[in-house]
Amino acid sequence: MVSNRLNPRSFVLASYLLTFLSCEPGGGQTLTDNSYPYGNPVITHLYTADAAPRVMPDGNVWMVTSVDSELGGGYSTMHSYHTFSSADMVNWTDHGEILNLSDLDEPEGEDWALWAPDMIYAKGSYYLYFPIRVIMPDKKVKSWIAVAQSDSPDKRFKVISNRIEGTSGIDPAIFCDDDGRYYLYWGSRKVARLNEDMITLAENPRFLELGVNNFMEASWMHKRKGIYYFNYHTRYDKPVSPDNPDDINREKSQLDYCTGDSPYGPMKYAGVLNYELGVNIKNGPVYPGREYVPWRLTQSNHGGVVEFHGQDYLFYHNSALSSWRQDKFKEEGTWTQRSVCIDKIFYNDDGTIIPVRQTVEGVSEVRVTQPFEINIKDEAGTLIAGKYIQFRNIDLGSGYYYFSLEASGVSQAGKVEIRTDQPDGKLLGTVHINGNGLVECSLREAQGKHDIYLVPDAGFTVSRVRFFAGLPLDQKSP
Ligand code: FUB
Repeated sequence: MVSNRLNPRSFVLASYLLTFLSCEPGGGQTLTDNSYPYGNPVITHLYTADAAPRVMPDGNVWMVTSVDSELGGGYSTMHSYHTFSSADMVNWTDHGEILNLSDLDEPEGEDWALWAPDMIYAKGSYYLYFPIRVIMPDKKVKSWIAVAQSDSPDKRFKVISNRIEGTSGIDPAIFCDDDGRYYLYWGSRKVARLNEDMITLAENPRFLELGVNNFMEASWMHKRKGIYYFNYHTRYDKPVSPDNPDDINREKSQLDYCTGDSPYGPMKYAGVLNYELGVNIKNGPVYPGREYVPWRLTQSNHGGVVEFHGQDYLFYHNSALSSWRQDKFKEEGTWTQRSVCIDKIFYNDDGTIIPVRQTVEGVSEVRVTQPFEINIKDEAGTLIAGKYIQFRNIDLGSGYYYFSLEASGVSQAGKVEIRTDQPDGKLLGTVHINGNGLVECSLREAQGKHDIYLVPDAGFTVSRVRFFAGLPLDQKSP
């Protein structure tokens, strides 16, 4: 698109650099100073951005984040990823660096940075999808999506694909549908299904039709009650003015969302998920002489959505911590280091989202009191294509996130659907069976008391059929 507008990123970066060069170091606080008085952001010993939250098989919420350098340098000095986990959404453990630029083969003369990642669990392994943003010697900018793998989300990841063929662009996000298929979203609202190997595209990328023309970056797809929700960072112009932060002529830096009934769209524009950062926050430290918080004037917005025991949460980032550390705000439109925040998402009865109320308090602790796993069948039994097995009155409590079974006597690949209340009832997830052994799938909205139906499309012998990740492992009674 030809535009005479300022490129928002160049503007923000330029003003950041000016600010960085002209200001004295922070106003007395340090990152190890634990007196930061608010619940948001949730990580205060490191600058974190671009959080991608997922419930993992241990029952905890995990997030992988980009890291903003404490020394500044903006988007160019983002060189690593960290993972964090929490059993309750409030207390977070830093599992350290899982990948660094030094783990990659950066050619001489090129300037690489690591931007917004995603991390998922699939088929017994952890996959990190990440964009490499490169400034070439001729100053041209390129980017693409790479993949790293690990057997644990707290261990070093190893690069298994330097580039997913067919990708260029940033901000990869994975969506697993109830049929067990994985989709990659990235760049300028591209989408393609992933192959079984999780590192190649199964089809030519398509553009997700949004019904609106304000997409900039930061794709994220989630699904609730059969509706697909795609959220993204809007294209914006002009920095927020300290004198007129709500200028109606300015295209806003917010997260908007669209809804549809397929992972490929077409979607329809549905509204705002997250207003510009700091909007409506009245009880944080204010911008000197004004009524709003300093980070109201920063502009990078990036969202990730996760459901945890019946509540949806938005993970996003703001500059509350770096603003607080610097004691006073330096310039309007300044890009300061970002930090991950969490607030709740609420829906109207028709499925539309009420824009998130950003808070400095953050969310309250989640308490879960149910077993980590439910075994619904230990001994071997036969599933027959065209028939189903029913398990009566299974209590899935406030949520189970994974399902597994041991398959044997497999002569033909196939799948087993996990449904509730009727053989063609609500689909919670699908395991794909390609041979003998343990198979798993993730579940969506596996909550409450239900009759459970296993519906196969081929014949299998199955044992050790269970739901798990109902309670974080570290809260499990001995
Ligand atoms: O953090 C680097 C870039 O800024 C991300 O890739 C974008 O989504 C924005 O958050």
